[in-house]
Amino acid sequence: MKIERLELFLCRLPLVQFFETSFGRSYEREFILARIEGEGHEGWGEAVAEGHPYYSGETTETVWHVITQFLAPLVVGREFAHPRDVFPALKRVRTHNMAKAVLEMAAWDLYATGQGQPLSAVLGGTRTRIASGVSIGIQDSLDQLVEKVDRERAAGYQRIKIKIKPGWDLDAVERVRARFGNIPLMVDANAAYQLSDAAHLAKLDPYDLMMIEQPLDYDDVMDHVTLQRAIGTPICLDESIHTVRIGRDAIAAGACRIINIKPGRVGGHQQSIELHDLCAAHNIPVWHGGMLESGIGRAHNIHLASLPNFRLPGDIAASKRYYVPDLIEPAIDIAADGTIAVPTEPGIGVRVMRDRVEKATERHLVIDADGHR
Ligand code: OSB
Ligand code: MG
Repeated sequence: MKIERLELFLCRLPLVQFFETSFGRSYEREFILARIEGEGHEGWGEAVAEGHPYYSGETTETVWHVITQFLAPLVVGREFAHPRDVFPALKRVRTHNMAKAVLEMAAWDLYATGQGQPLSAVLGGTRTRIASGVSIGIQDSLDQLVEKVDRERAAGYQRIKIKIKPGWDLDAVERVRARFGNIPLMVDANAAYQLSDAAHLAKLDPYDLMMIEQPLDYDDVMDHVTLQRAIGTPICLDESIHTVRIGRDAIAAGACRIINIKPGRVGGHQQSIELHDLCAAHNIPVWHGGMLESGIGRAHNIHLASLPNFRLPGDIAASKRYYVPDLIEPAIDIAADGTIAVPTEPGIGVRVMRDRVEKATERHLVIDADGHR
C-alpha cells in the first residue's frame, strides 16, 4: 500500500446540543480530517483533538503542526505492507497520539478499501451490530437532566452515562435512580476529583453504578489503585490510558476494572487492538469511548467496536445527536433495540460528502510525495 498524497482539513461544525463536562461547555466542535490517496483509492481519518487542551494536551493546532512538520514526511510517498506498520513508523515522534492516529486510521480505511473489505473485517471484528449508549453532559438543572435521560431512553440507548463534577454528582445520580430505577447507569468525572474525595465518592456505592470513569487526574495510575480499594464502584480509566503499556501497568496495579478505548487517544486502530487483546487476556471488559466525532470518526469507531472484548455499550450514538447534516451518507442511526449496524461496504463503509467537508473547512493543505504543498 503506497501513500501518495495527504490532504488535511481543519473543520468546524456547530453541535446540535451543547456538551458540558467537568472542564467546560462546548457549543461547536473544531476537528481535523485527513484524506490519503494511494493506488487509486482514498482513506479518511478524523483526529479527536479539540480546539482546547482540556481533555488532552493535544489540540487541533498541535495536530496540524506535528503532522505537517514531522509525521507527513514519514508516511507520504512511503510504502506500507500493512496499516499495522504505520504507528511503529512514527515512533521517533514522542506522544501526539491523536496526530498519529488520524494518519494511521486513514491508512486502515485505504487498506480495507483496497482489499474490498469492510474495515471491521480487517480489524478482526466479530459483530454485525454494536451496543450503543449515550453520554449526557452536565445540565443547567436536575429537571433538565431527567428530561434528557428520558429522551435518550425512549430512543433506545442501552445505557446512560452522566457527566459528574464536585457539586453535580450525588444529587444527579440520586435523581436519575429515583426516576428510572435500575437502568444501566454510569458516571464520568473527567478527572475532576482528588484522592482526598475518596469518602465522598464512596457515597456513590449504594447506587450500583456500572462504573465511575476517570475520577482522578489524567496522568495518574497509582492514586486510582488506592481509590479503587476504598470504593465499591468499579473504576474505568479513560484519560490515564495514553498507551498500551500504561494500560498494562494500570491493570497489573489494580487501578481499574474496566477500560475505555478511544483509538485517537492511544495512537490508532493497531494500538487499540493491542489494548483490547491485553484487556481480554486479563478479563477486563472494554467499551468504546466517544469524542463528539463527525460521521467519519464515528464510522471508524463502529468498526473497531465490533471486536469481541467490546463487551459493554459504547459512547457511539446516532449522528443526529451531534451534527445535522453529518459529513457522511447515510447518517449513522440506532435501531429500536439500541444497536448500530456495522457498515458492510469496503473501508469505513460510508460515503464522505466532499461538499459538506469543504463547507465546514477553515484551512486546507495538500502534501504530495515530493513534499510539495
Ligand atoms: O470523557 O468520554 C469523555 C467528549 C469529549 C471529551 C471527553 C469525553 C467526551 C464524551 C462524549 O463523553 C461522548 C460522545 O461522543 O458522545
Ligand atoms: Mg471519559
